[in-house]
Amino acid sequence: MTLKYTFPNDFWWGSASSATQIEGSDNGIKGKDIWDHWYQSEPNRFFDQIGPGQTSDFYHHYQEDIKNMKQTGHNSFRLSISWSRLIPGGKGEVNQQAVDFYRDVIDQLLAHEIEPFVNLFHFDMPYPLHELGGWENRQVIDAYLDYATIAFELFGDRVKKWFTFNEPIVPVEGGYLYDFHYPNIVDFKKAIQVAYHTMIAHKKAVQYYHGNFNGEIGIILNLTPSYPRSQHPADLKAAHLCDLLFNRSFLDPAVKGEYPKDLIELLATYDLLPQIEPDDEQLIRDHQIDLLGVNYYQPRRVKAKENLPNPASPIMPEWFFDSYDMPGRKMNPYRGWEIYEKGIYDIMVNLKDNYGNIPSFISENGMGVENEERFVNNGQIEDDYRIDFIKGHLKWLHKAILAGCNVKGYHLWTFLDNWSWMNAYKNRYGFYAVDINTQKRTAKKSAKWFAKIAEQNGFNN
Ligand code: BGP
Repeated sequence: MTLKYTFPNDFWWGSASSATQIEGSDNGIKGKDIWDHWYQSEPNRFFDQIGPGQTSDFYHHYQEDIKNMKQTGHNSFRLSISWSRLIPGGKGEVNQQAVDFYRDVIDQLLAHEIEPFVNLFHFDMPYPLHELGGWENRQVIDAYLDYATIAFELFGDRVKKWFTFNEPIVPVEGGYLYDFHYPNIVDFKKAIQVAYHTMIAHKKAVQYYHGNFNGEIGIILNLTPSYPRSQHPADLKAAHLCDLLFNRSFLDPAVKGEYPKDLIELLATYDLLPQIEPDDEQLIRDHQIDLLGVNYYQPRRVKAKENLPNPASPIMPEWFFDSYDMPGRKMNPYRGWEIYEKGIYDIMVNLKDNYGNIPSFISENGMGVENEERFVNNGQIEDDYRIDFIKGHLKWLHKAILAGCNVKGYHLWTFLDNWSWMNAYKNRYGFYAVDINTQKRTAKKSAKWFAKIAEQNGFNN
């Protein structure tokens, strides 16, 4: 019997993680990255004063966790390789203990027929490189390329799906615009330079990989549709500018090999263009990705500016649009983010119509829930809201596939309840609950449900 929502053969069912959020930076040998540094210097900036030293200890529990992934129907799983675990100084000597750790994680995944999807940079700049200016300094790109090359050489025989960056716009927003990531700078022009260098680093890694390996390489972007309040030209323009700044600034160069002309014009008008080097244009043009990861949580809703910005104030992206709280929008009652399942469809149709139908997959989607213990029944968290959330998004993803979109898979954020950058353990996302004092793992109801739909490759209702 065919299921109402049947997904293509070999659809990737799984989940995603990042090194800083699950490994525990106090475990094993690891150099300091910006998160360790920031926590040591300003613990008050962290929720409940919990830093990255105490996380879900995947470092010691990965064997158990990988077995549980298998039980949860995973045929694929994304992890990241911590740059400062692999190369504690950021550049130079490789840490053999890290090599053994990641190799064993990868081997265990493969032994369980779970394909490892490996991402390189997930917000975790090594602190010694930050002291050189981080992504503000073009020389850091060479250090990144060494790190990428070392990772490809070490694990490229087993790993066939690589990603250069996770959500590269987030360190730009957090670190250089809105003060929620280290180094807490607020400077639009620097933000653009940082974004630009990140793209050059990405391109160099893609170039190297394509020249030396034959798997696939891509990037993971949080594509956040920016919906206008109305069809009024001023609202449409606001949404267009927001889209240019926050989505197309990475999407276009990564997939099409060029920056949108409107974006260049906008930046030129406000004297915000980054410093570029003569060979950059060709580098950007010639090295496109094979695969795009799409992280989707909630859309952005925008409207035209109500008041013109004060020309004496420093320029910020908000000079060009205002946010808009759409009346009646559906909210996640346990965290406060909007839930708009159709966004996933709109993103995929946009990729089909305007980005050559690039092979893509949902690399993160998930529902954070505060105080999730309140839903425990008979020792298990009964997270029916998460099942509904996933199902709602999968239905729209299925519709996108029927419309001809080249969608290859769906990964939940995340497998284990993990540490979050801004919220520590406040919002739980996992298929598995983790007691952070005992490290005991307990499957939530959604884990069993997901195992079933992955096994059937779909569902009816
Ligand atoms: C994404 C990041 C993840 C993860 C997730 C959930 O932007 O790639 O690392 O943290 O968001 O967000 P949060 O942890 O803030 O709830």
